[in-house]
Amino acid sequence: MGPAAGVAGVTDPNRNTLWARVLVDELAAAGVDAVCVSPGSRSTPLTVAFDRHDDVRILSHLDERSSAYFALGRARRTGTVTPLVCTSGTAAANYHPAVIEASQSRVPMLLLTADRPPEIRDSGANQTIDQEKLYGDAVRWYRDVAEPEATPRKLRSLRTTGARAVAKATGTPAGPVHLNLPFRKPLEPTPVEGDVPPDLPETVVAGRDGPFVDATTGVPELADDALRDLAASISASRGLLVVGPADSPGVDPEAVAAFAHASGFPVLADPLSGVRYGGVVRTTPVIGGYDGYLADRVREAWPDPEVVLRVGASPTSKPLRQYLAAVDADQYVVDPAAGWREAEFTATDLVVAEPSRLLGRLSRLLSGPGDGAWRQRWTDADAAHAAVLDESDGFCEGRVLADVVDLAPEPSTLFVSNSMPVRDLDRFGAPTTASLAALGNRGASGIDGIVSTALGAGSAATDDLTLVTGDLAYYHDMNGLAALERCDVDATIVLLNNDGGGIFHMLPIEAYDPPFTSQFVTPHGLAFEPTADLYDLSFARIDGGDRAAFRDAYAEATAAAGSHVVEVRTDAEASHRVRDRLRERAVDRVLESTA
Ligand SMILES: Cc1ncc(C[n+]2csc(CCOP(=O)(O)OP(=O)(O)O)c2C)c(N)n1
Ligand SMILES: [Mg+2]
Repeated sequence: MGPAAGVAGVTDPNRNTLWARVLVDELAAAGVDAVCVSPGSRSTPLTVAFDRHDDVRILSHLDERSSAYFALGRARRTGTVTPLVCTSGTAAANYHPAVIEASQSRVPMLLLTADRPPEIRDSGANQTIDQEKLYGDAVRWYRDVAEPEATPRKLRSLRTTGARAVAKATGTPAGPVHLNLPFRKPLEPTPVEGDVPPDLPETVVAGRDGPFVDATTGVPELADDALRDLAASISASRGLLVVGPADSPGVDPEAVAAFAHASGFPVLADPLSGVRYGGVVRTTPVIGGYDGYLADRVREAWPDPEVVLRVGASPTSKPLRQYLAAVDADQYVVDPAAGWREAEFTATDLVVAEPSRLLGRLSRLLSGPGDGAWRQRWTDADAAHAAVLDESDGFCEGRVLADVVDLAPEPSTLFVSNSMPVRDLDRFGAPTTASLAALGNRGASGIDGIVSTALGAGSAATDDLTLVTGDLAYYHDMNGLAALERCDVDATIVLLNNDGGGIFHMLPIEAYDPPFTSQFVTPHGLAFEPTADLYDLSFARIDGGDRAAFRDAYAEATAAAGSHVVEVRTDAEASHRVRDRLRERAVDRVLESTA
């Protein structure tokens, strides 16, 4: 059907159609170019409006939980928001896990949940639940949107709400926004006599030229004198810049490089920081092996840093977090939202400023490149760690991550699941100049929604996509695989199958068996090959010990069209023994080489 009421005499058939069209029109004007929609009746006006909008791509998902993670993945990759549409009832509750992840990792999200009219809530009416503030404090903003009505003021309010929702979701900190939208029948675009007056003002019906409300968002910055004070306080011969997992879309690598040069601080880069991989590594001392060698013995042998500047979320690496908690240093947590992501509570200062701007401005004020020997110590330690990994041919799951970093086509998005794959990327995925966008769900570290988040990230970019996932994480979100076909995404999925949760071998509960194996590792014995038939994937199974075979299979998969699973069968316990042995050797070697 045609475009808009108020435009060349075309009218919307009823108030719901008008209402939803106006909201979608405003979201598109605010930059929304895709939406994730799941089927249901109450959301009909929204679904029809999105479907009819020429500039918004509809990504159809059968499962709302997967849908929300998919939208999260898109926003994580791009920094822009992909709204979600679902019907009333438990459909909306299925968004909740992804809402939590988006909140905790500061990823834009916009939830449009359709609802029953207010008078039938709490009345036993079908598919009606309490959707008000359904996601609690996990959202940046909640509105129970007014019931549709074709009046100028209400329509202005709706357009304003749409613009504010996008601004809030992408603001500082970015995160989820929930608009709950009640509709009463008819939900379809059936004509209702007199429902939409013919004389509504053009600006509310068709919108202005561009957004109805143009939202311009600034970023928190320090005043000049506070910046000068900070530059003076952090001028030290031994400093560190710690870059944790990125707030979407991440810190600017050029600002990191400029700061590193001006300060002389080595950059300890989390694998999810956005600076572990890429051109910045060519020009900047990016350190990435620390998870494999930081230990009490090393800390005691080395001088402490005097100053630590921390940006992004808390680092993935436990050895690094423990090191930072134990050193005697002035530690500055930089957080644009005045948050606090340092759970040892040893940091001394909170700097409320946008990190890229701050690092760039500080780099123009800092005078000296500090202590060259300090920088060299970290570079040597990383080299010693790399040499230990190279010399040993013991297999562990981490080798697979190293091979993927080595062989992934450029550019690639590399998504890693919780919990061992991201830890292994941290320890074994050394910094390289390769163009890799490494992503993971570390806000709440769930093993749900991994497949969907990865495919969402892949759908939002034109580069290749590799997902490295554990078997339980794969199982948890097998439904998410439907997006390969439905949303036209290609992926290479490396499935590290150690038949259960290998991570649990790292915990003291291992000594208590039962219930360790049955209730923690939870071996399932599932054969995942049938997922290949179900979702039209190629499937190869490799024995983890055969590294050459994995490298060949992975290279072949990424070179071929379509989607692929390369399953690597591994032994979690044996992998942990090799990891431990390599770490012991690396600590020894680092102590020798930095004595
Ligand atoms: C939704 C959810 N449930 C449970 C957990 C606890 N948990 C963390 S890691 C893990 C096991 C993951 O197993 P797998 O994906 O096979 O990876 P592996 O540990 O074997 O590398 C579990 C159950 C979680 N993080 N999220
Ligand atoms: Mg496993």
